[in-house]
Formats: sequence, structure tokens, C-alpha cells
Amino acid sequence: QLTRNEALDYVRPALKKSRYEHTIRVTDEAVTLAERFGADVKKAELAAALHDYAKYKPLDEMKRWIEQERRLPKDLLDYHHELWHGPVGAYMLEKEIGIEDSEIISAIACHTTGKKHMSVLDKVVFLADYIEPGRDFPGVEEVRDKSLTSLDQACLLALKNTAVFLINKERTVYPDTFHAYNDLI
Ligand code: DGI
Ligand code: FE
Ligand code: FE
Ligand code: FE
Repeated sequence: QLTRNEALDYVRPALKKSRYEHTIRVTDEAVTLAERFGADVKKAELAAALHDYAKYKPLDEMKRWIEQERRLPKDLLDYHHELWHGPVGAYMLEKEIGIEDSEIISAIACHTTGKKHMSVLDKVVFLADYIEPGRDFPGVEEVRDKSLTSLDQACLLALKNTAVFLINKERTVYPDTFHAYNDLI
């Protein structure tokens, strides 16, 4: 299995400096949350280190992946391309460096939107990405407070904030975000 530093070294050239620094903070946060809520710490660390790998991949390349990889949901193409990097990154990493742990793949794939029946590992990576210390959007402090005691309540609040934010801007909301939300209510 890949080490933390091997994973970080792999993604570094694919990211901007600020995104790489975000990745390190997410990785540290994911380890903390995994220890707190009983997820596999190594898997959380690896999934977090790799989660934004595809963030800057060209849109046409990501589009091709969605069209050609049968496991990728085709409806992604009907939603904002900002949502593509999680699912596409997960399968690119599987192909490129042989990440084949389905729990790690899942956590990377759903880190932006969430999904129905999220595992503890999925939630840890999703939440770490939302609350890492570099984030300062409205409401994040309340999610951080909840993350000290309840993984589910913290994820629920994060999902709620995101959905409300998108709705207020009259942007589309990917159905998995609602599925994740409904699941936690
Ligand atoms: O890649 P990061 O910037 O670290 O964070 P991310 O992967 O969580 O991306 C979050 C962005 O995605 C955020 O600006 C909101 C946007 N977004 C667009 N449509 C949706 C969405 N987020 C969710 N959860 N659901 C959507 O439908
Ligand atoms: Fe992301
Ligand atoms: Fe996120
Ligand atoms: Fe991220």
C-alpha cells in the first residue's frame, strides 16, 4: 500500500501550490477525524491525500472518462463540471497507480457531493475537505464544532449549507447531495 508521502508526491505535480497545501491540511484533518470516529486511519489518510488529484485535469479529458468508464454516472455531464474531479479522479488513480481499494475509491469519488449510504470513511474525507483549517466560508465554524462530537451531525450541516448556498445562487444541486442529506435526516 502507498504511504502518505508517496500519495502526496504523486498528486503534487498535478496541483497548484495552494491546492497542494489544501491537500496536506485535508490529509491531517482526515487522520484526526478517522481516529475520532473509528475509520481506518491509513485509508482516510490516503483517500484525503489523493482526493483532489483530478481537480485541474482538462475538461475534455474528464468528459471522455465519464463517457467511457462504465462505472461513472453519465448524469455527471448534465451538472457543473466542478463535480467531475472526484469521481473521475478516483478511477484515474485506480488505472494509473493501481489504487483498487473500493473504500478509498468511494471516498475520493464522493468527496464533493456525498451520496446515499456513505461509509464512515466517506464521511471522514467529505468532512475533512469541508472543515480543513484553511476554509473560511460562512458556517464552517459551526460544522467544526459539530465535528468534535458527531460525524453525522457535522456532515448533515455541511450538506445543508452547501445545498442552501447552491439554491440561493440558483445553481443546480446534484441529486447525490440530496441523497446524502436525506440519509442523515
Ligand atoms: O475541490 P475542493 O474545492 O477542495 O472542494 P469540493 O470538491 O468539495 O468542491 C466544492 C465545490 O463544488 C463547491 O464550490 C460547491 C460546488 N458544487 C457545485 N455543485 C454542487 C457542488 N457541491 C455539492 N455538494 N453538490 C452540488 O451539486
Ligand atoms: Fe475536491
Ligand atoms: Fe467538499
Ligand atoms: Fe478538496
